[in-house]
Amino acid sequence: MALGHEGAEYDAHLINIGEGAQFGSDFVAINPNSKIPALLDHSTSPPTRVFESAAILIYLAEKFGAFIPVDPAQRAECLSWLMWQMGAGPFLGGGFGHFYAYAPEKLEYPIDRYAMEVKRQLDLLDKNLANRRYLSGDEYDIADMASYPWYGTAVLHNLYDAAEFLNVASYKNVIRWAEEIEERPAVQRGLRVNRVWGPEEHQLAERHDASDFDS
Ligand SMILES: N[C@@H](CCC(=O)N[C@@H](CS)C(=O)NCC(=O)O)C(=O)O
Repeated sequence: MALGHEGAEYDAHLINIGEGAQFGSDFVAINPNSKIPALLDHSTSPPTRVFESAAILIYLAEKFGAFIPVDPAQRAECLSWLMWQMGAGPFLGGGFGHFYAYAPEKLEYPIDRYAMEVKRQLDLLDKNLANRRYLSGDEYDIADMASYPWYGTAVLHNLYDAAEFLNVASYKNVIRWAEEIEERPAVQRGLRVNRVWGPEEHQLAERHDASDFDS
């Protein structure tokens, strides 16, 4: 939308996973795996369903020819980091986050195991970002879009209240990268979409038109 692609206008419906909305039959028809996010593209006939966030990012990037490099080597680097996130992210969320923040018992072994893995991942990102502006090179692309919400939140917003435990302040290049992404006006808008927690001015439960951000 920010690049001016009018065909990118979209409706964002809130699927409240705390209330089990991901198991409703309408949603399952779009994502049989019952997880958010999922996309239904009504501009095709019949509509195209896409699930898995990386598949959605690739679908949209290819549809609009944006945020994915054209050069084969650059594209391979972008897709490598995108797929890296698909494999790595669950260790941060489902692994570390679960045992550190949500499990009813504080179990030392899994907390240490997943904390070590998350720190290894942050170190990898930090080394990669030491000599490049974005994950796959000089340009912001779908690899950054996939990694910023998890790793950016970890280094900038005390994800799981674990900033000190993970010593996130030491990953200076990740912090610089996340801050730069977070300054983008489109990212600021996106952060509000389907958000139903935190300060009210940061929430937009449903988004059906660009003007919804102003109202
Ligand atoms: N690999 C999937 C992961 C999606 C996922 O785990 N979504 C979580 C929220 S972050 C979810 O819908 N959880 C609900 C549930 O497991 O019932 C993707 O990248 O799209």
